[in-house]
Amino acid sequence: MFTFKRKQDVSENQVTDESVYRGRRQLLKQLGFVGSTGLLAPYATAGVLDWFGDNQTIALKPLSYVADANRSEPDLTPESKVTSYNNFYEFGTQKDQPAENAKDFNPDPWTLLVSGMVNKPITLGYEDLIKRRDLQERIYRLRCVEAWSMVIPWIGFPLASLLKQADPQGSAKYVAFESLADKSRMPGVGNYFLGGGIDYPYVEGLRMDEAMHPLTILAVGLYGKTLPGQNGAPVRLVVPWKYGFKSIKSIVSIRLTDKQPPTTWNKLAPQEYGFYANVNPAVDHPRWSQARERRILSGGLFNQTYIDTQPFNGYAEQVASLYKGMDLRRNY
Ligand SMILES: Nc1nc2c(c(=O)[nH]1)N[C@H]1C(S)=C(S)[C@@H](COP(=O)(O)O)O[C@H]1N2
Ligand SMILES: [Mo]
Repeated sequence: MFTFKRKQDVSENQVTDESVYRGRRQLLKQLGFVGSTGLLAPYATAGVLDWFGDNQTIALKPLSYVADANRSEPDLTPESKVTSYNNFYEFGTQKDQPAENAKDFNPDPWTLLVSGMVNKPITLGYEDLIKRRDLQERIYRLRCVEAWSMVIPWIGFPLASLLKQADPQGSAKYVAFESLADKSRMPGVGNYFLGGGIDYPYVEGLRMDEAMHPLTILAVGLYGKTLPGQNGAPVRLVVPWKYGFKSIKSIVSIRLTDKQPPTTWNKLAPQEYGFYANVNPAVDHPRWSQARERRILSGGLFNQTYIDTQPFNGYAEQVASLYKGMDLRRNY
């Protein structure tokens, strides 16, 4: 979020239809040329090729889930873009780096601990997460604070169902989340520059009522399969009315607490990123407007459109009441 260097941006005359790229990559693969970026110089950078994210080496598993009956957006962002244009600084700060650097990231085995102000702490393993019987599809808009957005078919379950199982104590007011921070598997964690200067682990937090809201889910998959590493395997938060950075990836700890927990981007730049981070077109980021967003669309590689950003990312009807009486300009 510090820089706007975008490897993917190539000039118009380099734009080729997605299917042509796919075909070309397939052909080159068969010929054994992929990996030799020199050969592909006319089509530019690894960034463009990695857009397609077809270099996954960890097999994704199909999930059983109940399909979303309430989708409000007709246009899903294609899977190839959802899985290759990412923010996951543990794997590098450039949009194409997570797909490349997480391709060998194996999330199995995994341990997720639910602890703190609860009467029944819970430890979940990998199978406990992906074999849950209550998995649902949720088609949500994802609005990054950098002013781009996607529409993503997540598979997951309400965070509330897990928290209730842990039996929260009355004193619990907030939920603190923590990502895995494993230098040996996440190159950005051990490298200040690749990792964007973040002090890992990446941490996030929600107020208890936000965490219990039915729109708030823990996602274990997208497009019907388990999450690829770059999207936060094996389990990540999705809070659709907040800027994307609240939706913390690859979670190892969920802790209930009575104090507002520190959050990674707020610690790094408190004037720019608040604790609440509700999508709000009326409150600009100090360095750019939040009034509009670049929606990444299906179709060709560079198919996108600029649209108005909606208050609470279009979920105001469901969530605005959580913030009644609060000054949203101060609590950005
Ligand atoms: N642990 C961790 N979680 C993270 C991030 C990160 O760098 N590290 N980036 C956030 C940001 S800025 C966004 S926009 C979303 C992007 O999710 P996606 O790549 O699955 O679309 O993940 C969020 N979760
Ligand atoms: Mo973001």
